[in-house]
Amino acid sequence: MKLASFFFLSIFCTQSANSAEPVNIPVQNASFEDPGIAMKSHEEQTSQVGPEGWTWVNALRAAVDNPGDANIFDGGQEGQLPAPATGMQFAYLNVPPKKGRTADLLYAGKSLGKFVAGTKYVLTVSVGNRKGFVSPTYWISLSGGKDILLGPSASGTAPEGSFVDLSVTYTATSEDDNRVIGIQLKAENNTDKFCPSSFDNVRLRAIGPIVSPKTFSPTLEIPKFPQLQDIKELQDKLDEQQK
Ligand SMILES: [Ca+2]
Repeated sequence: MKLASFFFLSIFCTQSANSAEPVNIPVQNASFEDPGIAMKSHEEQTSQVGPEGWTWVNALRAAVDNPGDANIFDGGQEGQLPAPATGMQFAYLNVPPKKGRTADLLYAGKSLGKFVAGTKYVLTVSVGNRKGFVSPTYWISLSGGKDILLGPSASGTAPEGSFVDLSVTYTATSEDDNRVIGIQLKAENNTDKFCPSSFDNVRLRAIGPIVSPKTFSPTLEIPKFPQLQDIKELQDKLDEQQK
């Protein structure tokens, strides 16, 4: 290292600032309102490309559904789903009719950005249970790319005819730094019968620290200008360290 670069590094440093304010990370098609379809109809998926922006695996069928409020869920105004679901449509997967079988709805695109080590991520999803059925058990998790589950999963069921929120928190580690953020939503059949699962209103928030670019620190002491003898001794020390 040359002397000039030594002094440059002496007056610049990296600062980290803890941000307590959550930052919303937009999730593509988070309420499954795209494409909009007629009430009391559903838009079935014929491949593993699920509701726009999403993919699904292991399900018998995946679809976006616009049920109207009176058909399969209680509450909500005309044409609107009951809270905590939002809008008129939700995504569903039909889990194979055998106890223990699962189906997944995945988001692993690049629009969520990448993990930053030390940042806390909070994933919240509304999951539902149609009237006349037994709720599947749901798990929601963050993923760091295909098949890399990160941290814990939140799990639960929904009362018949309603939606509830599930929420899970994960703090990114140094190993996660720069991994693409993904989401995995899973439903498990609790019976040997037909089992629809319902997802809506996906939310993702990030809570600091936020790492700022290298900036000047006014509290850092700038060394006095060295004498020629001091410079020679310093250069010798630096050269010795690099051997
Ligand atoms: Ca919706």
